[in-house]
Amino acid sequence: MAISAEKKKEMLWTMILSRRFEDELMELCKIEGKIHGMMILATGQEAVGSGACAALAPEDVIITNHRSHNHLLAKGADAKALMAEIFCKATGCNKGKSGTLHLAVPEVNAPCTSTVVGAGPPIAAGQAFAQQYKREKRVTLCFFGDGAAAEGSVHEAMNLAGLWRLPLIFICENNVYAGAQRLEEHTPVADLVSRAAGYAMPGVIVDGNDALAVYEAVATAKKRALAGEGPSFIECKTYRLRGHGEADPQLYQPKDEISAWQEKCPIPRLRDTLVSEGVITAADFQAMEKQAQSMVEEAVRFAEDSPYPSPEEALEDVLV
Ligand SMILES: Cc1ncc(C[n+]2csc(CCOP(=O)(O)OP(=O)(O)O)c2C)c(N)n1
Repeated sequence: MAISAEKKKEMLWTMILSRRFEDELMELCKIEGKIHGMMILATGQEAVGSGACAALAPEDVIITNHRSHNHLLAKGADAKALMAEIFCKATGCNKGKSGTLHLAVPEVNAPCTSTVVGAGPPIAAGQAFAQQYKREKRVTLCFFGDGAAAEGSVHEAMNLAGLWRLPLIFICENNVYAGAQRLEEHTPVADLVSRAAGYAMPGVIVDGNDALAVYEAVATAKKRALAGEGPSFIECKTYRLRGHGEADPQLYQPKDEISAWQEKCPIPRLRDTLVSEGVITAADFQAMEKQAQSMVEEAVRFAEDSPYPSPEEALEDVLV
């Protein structure tokens, strides 16, 4: 599949921005009182969200989970509004009510982050059903983890999607761990893609640290969905370089395993490919890093200078 230079640059850019954004959060959450709640990062997994979202159109919908920052930035979420929301400020994309774990960015068709493990796929099936029912020419893509893949709700969503041939792309982000459990401690199969056959959908395994491979798999799945041929399952093999959350000391992750995966970091990998193809120069890459740095600095300034929502707003925009 020929991928345009623009798309390749877009994937590299959203990976660089996500990494810089999350590296900043990694430092900010160490400062007491700065950021409320857990901090869950996708460091090392950026090729999944960036590759997948580059293959989608603005009108396509994504449903994401607790590890959502890269998915949302790759779908086009505004870094300032996202950062302000993570700070729980009134200028955040959810007016300070979601914080980092329940981010929703409807303007980019990312209407819901579900932190309930396995709750995203049924919501995505509902979105895809609506798209099919209204004969819309768009698809839904759902990100979920290897741990979520063991939840009954995910199987029910896959069953209905297969039965009704919904325009739905299931992306299982297999980062080896679910909390402190390795895949083999909670799941009897090594390749989660084997589940696809049970629900009459094609399944592929993709190197989840290769943004171009993720892009190709999603583009193929989207074409199939738009042709009315139904859902697809993509298992992206990747690795969680940080702990489950930032309070997790990662004692159960072997150090040599972490360093081996650091070597496979998706950002230098795509950078080197694009430089060798002549799509970018080393100087272009440095300029992208600099731009990401200043965007993140601006986002943090904006978040810090913004007010918290007032107590009177507590019941606005929520279901009670
Ligand atoms: C229904 C439910 N059970 C347990 C939890 C606690 N929990 C939050 S994230 C997580 C691990 C999920 O692992 P996985 O789906 O592989 O995603 P990853 O964290 O690796 O990205 C768990 C058990 C939860 N939020 N919801």
